[in-house]
Amino acid sequence: MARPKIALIGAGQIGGTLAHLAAIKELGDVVLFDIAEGTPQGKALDIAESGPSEGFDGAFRGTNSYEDIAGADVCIVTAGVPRKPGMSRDDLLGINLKVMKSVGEGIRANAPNAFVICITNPLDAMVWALREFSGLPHNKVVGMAGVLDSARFRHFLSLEFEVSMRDVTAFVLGGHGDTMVPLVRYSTVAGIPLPDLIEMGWTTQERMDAIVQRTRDGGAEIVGLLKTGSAFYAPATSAIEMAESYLKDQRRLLPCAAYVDGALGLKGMYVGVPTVIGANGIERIVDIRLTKDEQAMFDKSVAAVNGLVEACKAIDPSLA
Ligand code: A3D
Repeated sequence: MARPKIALIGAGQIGGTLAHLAAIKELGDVVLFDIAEGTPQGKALDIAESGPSEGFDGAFRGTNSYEDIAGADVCIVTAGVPRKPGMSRDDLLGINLKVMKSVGEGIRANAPNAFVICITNPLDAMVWALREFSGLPHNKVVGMAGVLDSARFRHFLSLEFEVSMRDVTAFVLGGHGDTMVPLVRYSTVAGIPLPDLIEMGWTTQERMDAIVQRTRDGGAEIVGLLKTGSAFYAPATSAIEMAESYLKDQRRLLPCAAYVDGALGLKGMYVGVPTVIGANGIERIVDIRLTKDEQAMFDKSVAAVNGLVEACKAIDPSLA
């Protein structure tokens, strides 16, 4: 059987890391696409040359032509610009919306059967726009944010409890922005819910609130440290987790920005929810129950995402 074909649209910090991870995990042949001449070609060759030492097989190609993504099984989109210190993700909307238009058209023409994972910010609005521009089925276009936000939450919790990150499960829902909703009640250490751990004296409510806030600010913390761009190792790892679930039909239950029409009381919008990813893309959206307080936080996040979608429609009337 031929190896799966993975197209990475955008060969910047995240794109290059995605290519390296896909190579090491032998997920398939990789095509790196970018408008910058030489960058995708250079990164593809560099990664291919790590093969003899790492011991992987696969073809790696860099390109500036959309025709080379033809027939891709998975497309991961990072094309656009990242934020700099002092910028919010929403400040990227105007410039990245134009990028989504060209990427959506490139995917529509060359890889209409792909499972598409969008990473470009502001995430929930960009994945919505990318779906509109590409015309692909909603279950095949999804945004990466919840896996990363949950991974950050899990990391901070493992530091607090001094336990392995592997034994911490956590859920972050809603839009990928300042209003994201880390769900303490649905997060556990080896199955023990966080509220029980607070009662057991493992931590305090104040420390838990601080961890929740650090999770919300997780992206900005790294932007502040790096100064020249945003996080890329953990975002790439998170998207690869989603791609692997699709390619291997793992049916992982992962929080993703998916198209929700009915579940959680929502009508036809992209926002972070628990999903099952398998061979058909988004196989299922988990219609979890929220408390009044959680629902209020989620509603606020949904309103923020809707505001960004309206802003996209105002910029590009073809989306209205
Ligand atoms: P960067 O290293 O700048 O790479 C972006 C690449 O996109 C560059 O190589 C550009 O040349 C390329 N590009 C620009 N316009 C086009 C175009 N029209 N077609 C094809 N390629 C183009 O950024 P990065 O890799 O660090 O980040 C990429 C995106 O991911 C940004 O929008 C970030 O804000 C976003 N991001 C999202 C998350 C989430 O959790 C959702 C996390 C981190 C970064």
